[in-house]
Amino acid sequence: MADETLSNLLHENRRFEPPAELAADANVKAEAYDRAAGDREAFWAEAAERLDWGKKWDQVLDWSNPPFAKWFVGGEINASVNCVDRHVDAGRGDKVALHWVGEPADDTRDITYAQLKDEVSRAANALTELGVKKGDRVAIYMPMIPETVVTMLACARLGAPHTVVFGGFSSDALASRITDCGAEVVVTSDGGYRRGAPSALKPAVDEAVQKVNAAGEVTVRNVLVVRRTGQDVAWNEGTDVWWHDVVDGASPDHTPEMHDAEHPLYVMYTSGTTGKPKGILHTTGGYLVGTSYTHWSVFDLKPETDVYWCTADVGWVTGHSYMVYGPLANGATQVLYEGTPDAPHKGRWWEIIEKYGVTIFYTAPTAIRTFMKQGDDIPAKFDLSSIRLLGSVGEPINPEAYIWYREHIGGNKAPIVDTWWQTETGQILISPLPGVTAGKPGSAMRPLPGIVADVVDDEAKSVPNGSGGYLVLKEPWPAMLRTLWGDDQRFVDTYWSRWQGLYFAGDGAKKDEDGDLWVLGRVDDVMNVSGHRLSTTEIESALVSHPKVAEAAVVGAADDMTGQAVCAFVILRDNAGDGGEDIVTELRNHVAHEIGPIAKPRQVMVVPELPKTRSGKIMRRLLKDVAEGRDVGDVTTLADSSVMELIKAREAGNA
Ligand code: 6R9
Repeated sequence: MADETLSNLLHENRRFEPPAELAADANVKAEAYDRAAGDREAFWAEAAERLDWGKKWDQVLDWSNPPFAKWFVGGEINASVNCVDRHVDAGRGDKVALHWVGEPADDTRDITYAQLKDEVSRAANALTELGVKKGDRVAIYMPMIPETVVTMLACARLGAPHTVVFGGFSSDALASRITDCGAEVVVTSDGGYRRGAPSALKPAVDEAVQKVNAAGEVTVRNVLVVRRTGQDVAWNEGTDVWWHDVVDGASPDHTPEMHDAEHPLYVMYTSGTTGKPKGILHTTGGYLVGTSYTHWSVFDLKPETDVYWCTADVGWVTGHSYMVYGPLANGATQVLYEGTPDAPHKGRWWEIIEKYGVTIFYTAPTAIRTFMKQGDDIPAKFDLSSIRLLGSVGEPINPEAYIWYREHIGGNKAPIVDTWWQTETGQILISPLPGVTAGKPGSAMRPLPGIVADVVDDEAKSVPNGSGGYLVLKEPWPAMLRTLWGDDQRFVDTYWSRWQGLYFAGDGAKKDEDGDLWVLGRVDDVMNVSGHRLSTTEIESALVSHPKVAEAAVVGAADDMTGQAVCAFVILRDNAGDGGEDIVTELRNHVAHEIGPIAKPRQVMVVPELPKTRSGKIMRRLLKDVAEGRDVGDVTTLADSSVMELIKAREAGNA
């Protein structure tokens, strides 16, 4: 697969060695790869020793009934205790856990580990009062406020699996998730701040609860409501309860129970393209081992001195693994920001980095490309010299975006960890190690110590260096999903049935001549143009390497002559104006020059925005509808559904 395109990105020959100082003091050194390969289970057992267990495990891994894994069998642990109590018990209670930054300027709160412990305990007591017991599911539909983290940890403390639903999702999406996992309690807020204005959340919950209760399969008993914006809310007596009425007065003492290592921790629904959402189930022990170890190793976290910031929304898996569970288990100090990057001004993120002295910064390529579009002068106004490490997640990072990120945010010194993983994998699996790996722009590099990944062909044969194929995992890992909530068969069919014994991630990838991995995007994003397989990622990267282009999305549209044809949607950089009258020809020729004539787009459309999910992934399916002249399908998972109107209007103008 994708063989014809292989040579293209491989001309990328920039390399960035780890800074000497970082390498010398790195948490994880090169020897870890061999040690883990020698005895993987011993390696993960050692990682598990970094946590506090109520009872140690009898067996590291039970893989006797694949693909249903059990990790740390017989062990007992409480995730909330590991994220808060143990730091307080170790005398670090005064350390800041969260520098919370609200969107309205000056609306900030610093929360120490001791305060977090009290708050989590109060919430656990209040939820217990509301009848939440171990095993019950709790739905969370909240903005980025401290109470969201508190609720998640309170649920974990009780052993009540949470399911966090993006605040941007519709009431229908919320209702289907509540029903699928049978949540009888929903935690929400009146609203949150978005671009300077309060934006309501509670009405969507009211609608969802009405729908769920009317259908009769599940009954939502209580809705716990945080007052965030103070806006008016409709009130359902008997169901709705104010957070400040039941949590604030609750006791800050709560004696936690230890849970079985395989006790469900949470369900996270992934927005599948069609049909019923998939409820990815993560359990407690292995998940906490996988996330805390990778947060410590990949970000080289020094909890005493680092200030860490992951910009993900908590409704995304990155918010779970690398904002809540991984960093808090590691005792990190981190920033939690409520708002958007451009409110009240386009330098807001950089201002926050300067103010808190952020040292480790983790964001998505889509955000980086937006900043490139706005211009270098914006970050240049702020002192970003505290930054020592940068991370990227969510999509392949285009080499030009990588270089921009390194130069303009990382001061040309901070290494970039391009981290590949999925909701399903729970933890980062493929990434550079910042003190070991010489990074290549655009490559996620190698599987981490303890992880066995490969690129295989249709017959599941490992492809040689220089070739492409399907990205698979060959051995289980601690934070892997255990099943799909209530649907073991779909779990087996979706991930494990293509080839015997291999987890198929759904991504295409290639190995370069050094054996380093380049993720090409979802296999369904691979196009077939006159029999040549082309990856959307590669053509997008070629477009982004043009000085006038900030962002690009490429789809394959049906074409009578060539089977599929390349259609590109591009956003120009702010300083490129309208690009000039020959912009389309210029960009088509640029792609032909960068990759080859076969990749030359049939069509290039200059657009003001691209349709994206809240996690920043471009919804190419919708662009394909436009390119193929169809009505645009379901837009409910878009961060901003008006974007499609803008694109269609532009297309009509172009025609
Ligand atoms: C964490 C997260 C998973 C899919 C994954 C892949 C893409 C994520 C990537 C990347 C290339 C990276 N992806 N990180 N592709 N390089 N560093 O994003 O989870 O929302 O489940 O998405 O995202 O296609 O399969 P999720």
